[in-house]
Amino acid sequence: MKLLVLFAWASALLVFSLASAATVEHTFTVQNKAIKRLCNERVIVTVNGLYPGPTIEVQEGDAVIIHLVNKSPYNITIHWHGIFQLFSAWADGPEYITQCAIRPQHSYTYKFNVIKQEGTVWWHAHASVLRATVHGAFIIHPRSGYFPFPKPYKHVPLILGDWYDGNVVDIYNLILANGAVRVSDAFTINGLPGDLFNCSKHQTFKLKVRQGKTYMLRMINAAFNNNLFFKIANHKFTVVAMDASYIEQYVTDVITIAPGQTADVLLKADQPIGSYYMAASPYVVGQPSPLFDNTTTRGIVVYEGYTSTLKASKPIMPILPPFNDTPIANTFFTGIKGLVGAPHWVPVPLEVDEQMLITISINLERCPKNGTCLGLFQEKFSASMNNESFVHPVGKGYSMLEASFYNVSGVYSTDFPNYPPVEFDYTSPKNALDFSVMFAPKSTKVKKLKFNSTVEVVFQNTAILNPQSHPMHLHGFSFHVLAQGFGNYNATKDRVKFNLVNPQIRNTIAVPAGGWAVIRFQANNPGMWFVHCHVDDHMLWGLDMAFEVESGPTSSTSLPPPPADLPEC
Ligand SMILES: *[C@@H]1O[C@H](CO)[C@@H](O)[C@H](O)[C@H]1NC(C)=O
Ligand SMILES: *[C@@H]1O[C@H](CO)[C@@H](O)[C@H](O)[C@H]1NC(C)=O
Ligand SMILES: *[C@@H]1O[C@H](CO)[C@@H](O)[C@H](O)[C@H]1NC(C)=O
Ligand SMILES: *[C@@H]1O[C@H](CO)[C@@H](O)[C@H](O)[C@H]1NC(C)=O
Ligand SMILES: *[C@@H]1O[C@H](CO)[C@@H](O)[C@H](O)[C@H]1NC(C)=O
Ligand SMILES: *[C@@H]1O[C@H](CO)[C@@H](O)[C@H](O)[C@H]1NC(C)=O
Ligand SMILES: *[C@@H]1O[C@H](CO)[C@@H](O)[C@H](O)[C@H]1NC(C)=O
Ligand SMILES: *[C@@H]1O[C@H](CO)[C@@H](O)[C@H](O)[C@H]1NC(C)=O
Ligand SMILES: [Cu+2]
Repeated sequence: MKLLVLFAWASALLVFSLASAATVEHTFTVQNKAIKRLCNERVIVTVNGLYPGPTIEVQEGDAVIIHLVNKSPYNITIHWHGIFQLFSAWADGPEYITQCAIRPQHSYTYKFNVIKQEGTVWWHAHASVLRATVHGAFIIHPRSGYFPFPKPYKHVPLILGDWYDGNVVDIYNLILANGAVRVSDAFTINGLPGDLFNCSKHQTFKLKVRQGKTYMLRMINAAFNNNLFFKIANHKFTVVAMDASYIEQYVTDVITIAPGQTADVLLKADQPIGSYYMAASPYVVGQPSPLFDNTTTRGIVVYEGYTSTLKASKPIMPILPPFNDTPIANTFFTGIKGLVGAPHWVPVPLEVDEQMLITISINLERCPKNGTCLGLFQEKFSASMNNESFVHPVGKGYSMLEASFYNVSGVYSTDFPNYPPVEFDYTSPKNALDFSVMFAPKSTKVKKLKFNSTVEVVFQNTAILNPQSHPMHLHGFSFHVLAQGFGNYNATKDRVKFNLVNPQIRNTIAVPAGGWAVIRFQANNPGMWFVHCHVDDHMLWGLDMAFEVESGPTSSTSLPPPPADLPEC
């Protein structure tokens, strides 16, 4: 049975019954489109001419078929961020990791099933820097129609993003060559900078609400590089899920959301009829002004019945936290608990097969002889995990997953270290400018895992150059977050703090600046699973590695062969 289900952007009140699994099929035409933001018209890459791109809506259990037709001038791939891709690693998307790029005028069909998960995930380009404009929401509705909280009146995708006033590919070609940094020019809510920006006064996202009703904001931080704070004046939020895993209801008036993360947030329209600003501003640590986008995007919540006489008054503006308010971010990130027994809840695996401690660092790369570099100390910026700065295997003829499947050597090596090569006082500011540790070698290393083994990773930030919060994203799995803290992880002291009962389950963990976080997951899905910082600057600099998960003993636990139309290098 093949059923074509088409959903519209911002579709309201979805009424689902206990229908049998369907096939959700879409065509994504990647194409250039001229749009005006701030004061200039810019040509950006879009899917189907939309910015943000189309929302995909499925029910848990559905099969998804996306025909990607590349009519843009760039190589592209799409990643389905947060989708487990159980036994379908070929559809995961990161360029050179699970596939080669879909070239201009070529196509590829992504096919996968959405199983054992529900909530808000998203999709985005995973080649070059196209993610900046090529992204959209991906909503997985519960098959049963049941939520572990009262059913919201409406679902509203709320994509926080950012805007570069220029051609983002050209911008990055330049700065990656000269080793510099370029920050975005505006943040956006559903693609709109809002009325704090010249020429964007009428590009302000408006959410119409009916007093007394509860709305589910399906929030996604799609920004290229920034953690964000989000508030709505005079309103409180009840957060009910993060990264498509249910949590114990968490009431707050401010959301902190790192790039790559999602949050399902209930908003009750319980205030007097009026209009209220929603606003997002950056949360930044360790970055001196003006090396970040210090702007605020805003939208407006308007109550039904708000009349023109009232319109004379301006919407009420929330007071946002200062950009460096780590206590607010930390309170939010550590206050979340998983909802034991909720749909798709997974208990923490208690036996660990693989222990790893991985340092995550900003580094420098030597400026090429007689090149001109504009990074710190006239070098280029770089980044690493366990002092290995990841290089995509460009020009090797195969993606890493193909190389793994076909036993091709020379594309990557399997010696990614379980521990840092040198133990030092990772977070001491004394080591921030130690030139003897600052340059990490470039390599393409993975860690091999036995099928179904349980892996525990301590992500340890270092103070090299400056400590920053790194949102570490794992493809192919969600993981339990057992603990996090500041300073150096100390097993003796910190293991006793592990939450093995109701930890949050995520796919992107914001490792605190100058701190650590411990995650655990079961490698029950064969493939080549990229692990990287979701701050794209850091990803491009090499803050990446991959887990190569072997197939299991049976055909049903093995990775099937690649689809016939998998793009060739
Ligand atoms: C908006 O335009 C005014 C007048 O040209 C200028 O002074 C101001 O800096 C601009 N603001 C922004 C945010 O670009
Ligand atoms: C950010 O902008 C605000 C006002 O727009 C200003 O008060 C503040 O000093 C700026 N912060 C930094 C670090 O540049
Ligand atoms: C760079 O240096 C090399 C010698 O080390 C020289 O042959 C070459 O011409 C130089 N290139 C530029 C662009 O200056
Ligand atoms: C892959 O290579 C390894 C070691 O060279 C060998 O043991 C294995 O049989 C090969 N597998 C396939 C499918 O060719
Ligand atoms: C990283 O490796 C380089 C090259 O071996 C070495 O010089 C440097 O000290 C190492 N840094 C750290 C933090 O291990
Ligand atoms: C993986 O291991 C768990 C125990 O840790 C076991 O319950 C499960 O059946 C295993 N899954 C497979 C597919 O072997
Ligand atoms: C780790 O914590 C234990 C217990 O608090 C302490 O005795 C030990 O000195 C710590 N180790 C380091 C390297 O700080
Ligand atoms: C596009 O992808 C193809 C196939 O991987 C590759 O040969 C080509 O060099 C890529 N082009 C660019 C501009 O990256
Ligand atoms: Cu990072």
